[in-house]
Amino acid sequence: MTGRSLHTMGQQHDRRSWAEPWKIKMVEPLRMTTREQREAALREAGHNTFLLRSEDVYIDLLTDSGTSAMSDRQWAGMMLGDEAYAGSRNYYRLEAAIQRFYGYRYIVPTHQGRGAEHLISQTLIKPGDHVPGNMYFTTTRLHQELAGATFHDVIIDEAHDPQDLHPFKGNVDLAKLAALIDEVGAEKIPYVSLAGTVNMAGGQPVSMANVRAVKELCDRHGIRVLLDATRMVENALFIAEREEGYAGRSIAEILLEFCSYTDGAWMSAKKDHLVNIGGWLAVNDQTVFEELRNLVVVYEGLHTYGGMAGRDMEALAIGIEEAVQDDHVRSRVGQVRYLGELLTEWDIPIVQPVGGHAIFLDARRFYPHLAQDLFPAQTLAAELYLDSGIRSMERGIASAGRNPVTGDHNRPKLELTRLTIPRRVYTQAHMDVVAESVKACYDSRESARGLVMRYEPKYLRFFQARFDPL
Ligand code: P61
Repeated sequence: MTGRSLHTMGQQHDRRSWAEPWKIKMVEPLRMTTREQREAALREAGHNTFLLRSEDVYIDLLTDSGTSAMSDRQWAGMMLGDEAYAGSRNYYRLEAAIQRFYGYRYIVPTHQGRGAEHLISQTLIKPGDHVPGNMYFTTTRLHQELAGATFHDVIIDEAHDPQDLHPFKGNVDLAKLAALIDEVGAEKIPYVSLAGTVNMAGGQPVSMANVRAVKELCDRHGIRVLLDATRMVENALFIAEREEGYAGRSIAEILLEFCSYTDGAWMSAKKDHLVNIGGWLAVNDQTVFEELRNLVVVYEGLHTYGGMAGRDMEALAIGIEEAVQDDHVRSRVGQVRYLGELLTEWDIPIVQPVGGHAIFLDARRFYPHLAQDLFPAQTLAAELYLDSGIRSMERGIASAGRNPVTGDHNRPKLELTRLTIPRRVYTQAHMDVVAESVKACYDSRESARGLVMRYEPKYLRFFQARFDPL
């Protein structure tokens, strides 16, 4: 005995520890690499973490998309796949789960979120239209633009400030929305594109009061409200914790009420729904549904599978039910917060308040000596990988792409590097390793020099762009 008293992590944070509501039944080994191996891999990948081979990654925080661990029930469900071309039993289980937990009437399955975004954009948008949304998302905006719309960011100003502590930084600014309606006319706005939580803002939630107000305003003008429900379960937890009148309400109740203020939704099921692939669209309007159901057979597959196998739909139907369990959501967001608490205590600049699915490092404050055109967030992702083999994702100027009219870089206020936590995959010890690696990069921040982009693809450039170090 050393005589030193050890503290659990919870005690160090002045609380009782929480733990995951599951235990591990199957494991996948991780491979640690040397710094020399990582230097070679990063060079080969053009300093873009999307181009690394996963076997060269130690802890993979690129995304929480399709990276969840499925439960034993979901794996058992995979054996119940009904792989009929038409009318698979698993499709009807999926339809029932979406109707029960999200409350929408008509369902269209898709292979993943962007398949759904494509269908809804092509169905509702006419060239020359305008789509307001609470901050852009890369694929969402691209599909809206490809359909002929101009996207308008109507999120509250606080969302663009990483240090602002507003509890609902995902909220729509109603004055901005009303001004746009006045300016372009309601008939030019096919829908409001509302995301809960807001990915690019740092996983920030929308309040119930805000969605209700957006719906009221839109109803007065005959404009639909459509929800990107990808991480809406996490949004529901923030409402339970922060909004008056919702303490003690279940995630499932809050989710259902929130969706009731919208006319439909699209979903990347690869996030909240704990599956490796899948997506869906849902609407209440029968005419819109019939158009979507017709278009899905052109691009995705028959309207009872939409690009998914029967077994995928079964795992998804089970995942929907698991996703709304209160203890699951609390531990999922709790793990993200744990990492955030460590970094906050060490004065490392991150987006505050900590959001639902990831920690976003504030690359502007991390590297104040790097101009935005030198890709500070991309640089930080590269440095983190070199330090420890941890993979993160740029969410700054590279992700924002170019203005379709002027061709110049979009220069977002937020220049962030995302450490995204997959659901049910990593332990608290992994989070400690991540925090220490971020700290090591922070301590050597002055030596970072930035990057130049030497290859830039036309669409969603950040996925495949290549960079050279300066
Ligand atoms: C992600 F770097 N997200 O966050 P799909 N809506 C929302 C998403 O977060 C989302 C989709 C729609 C990903 C994967 C990804 O710029 C990127 O199933 C709120 O991926 O097609 C996906 O759903 C699209 C990573 C997507 C990116 C685009 O990691």
